[in-house]
Amino acid sequence: MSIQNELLSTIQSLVQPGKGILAADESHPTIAKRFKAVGVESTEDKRREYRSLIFSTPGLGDYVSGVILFEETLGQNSLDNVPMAKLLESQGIVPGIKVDKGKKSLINAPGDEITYGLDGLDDRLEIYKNQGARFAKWRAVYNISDSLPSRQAVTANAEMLARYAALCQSLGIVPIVEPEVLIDGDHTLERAADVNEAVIAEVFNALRRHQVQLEGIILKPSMVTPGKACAKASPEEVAEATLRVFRRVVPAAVPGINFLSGGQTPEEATANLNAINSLGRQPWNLSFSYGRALQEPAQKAWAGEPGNGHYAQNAILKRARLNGAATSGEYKADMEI
Ligand code: 5MM
Repeated sequence: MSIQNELLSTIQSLVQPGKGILAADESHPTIAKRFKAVGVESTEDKRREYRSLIFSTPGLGDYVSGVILFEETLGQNSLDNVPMAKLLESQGIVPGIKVDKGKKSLINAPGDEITYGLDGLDDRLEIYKNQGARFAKWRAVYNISDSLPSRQAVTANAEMLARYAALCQSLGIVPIVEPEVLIDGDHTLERAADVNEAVIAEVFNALRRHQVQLEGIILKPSMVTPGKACAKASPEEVAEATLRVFRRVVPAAVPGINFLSGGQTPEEATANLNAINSLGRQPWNLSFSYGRALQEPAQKAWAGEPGNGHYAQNAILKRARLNGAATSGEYKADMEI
């Protein structure tokens, strides 16, 4: 298959009505934090047990089109001794891989961060592709304050995202482009809208500069919400602010926008996605690529006990199903019961 056809066929598999992406790509420190919250020590065996359990949930493929994996997981076998990528494929789910190497302070820009991982990425992508990954993910992180993010952080992170995306596409791997504007802080909805607009506009400038084919990417942004320490906005306010920003800066050629949940509760993330999809037809498919908002209830139900596997699978299937309904504005709060 040509590289071009490979990209389009992966996009077709990922961007499907009623389905979204599960972000199960937590790095070691992050999964350790999630496990600690439910009283589980993060060991290689426990991570394998948990992820194997989640990926083998019967019916998960009805609502989840792709799963983003961490490098360790892509190299692991399930509890039934099947490579994790094969397990996902058997569920009709496309395996993907987080390829960035995390963030560090941006030099000469106090408070800003920059994502690492371009060195040697071409070689790593070849290996991941041989292990079954058909798409990748790179996350840039932007802190908000009155003065952050700086212009330097906005342009530097956009350049990294674009170079990563161009490299992925040259190898037939669909890049998920993730500019996360953090929810931390006391900023208003209006300030979040301004920052998201500036950040995403610069990402598309850089993608254009690097000749990234927009039909062959998925955008994974934050929703536009006020900061965690500010009064909450209603789902309708979030939806209106989010779509106003996206209509201004995201070209219609982009096939899918899959939001991150970024610290919203599972119910908030579903209600906000539902409100976004209740505002009529948009140029892009609007769906989810949630980590915490899909997995938190499952992790609580599991709590590290193999005997709780069934409860954990029910919990993740419920969130996947409700978010699936939210992709067409058909979610209602009474479906939570
Ligand atoms: C923002 O985080 C991404 C989406 O997850 P949420 O829906 O929970 O916000 C997620 O894919 C994230 O990039 C991975 O979990 C990796 O994070 P770390 O911090 O471990 O690199």
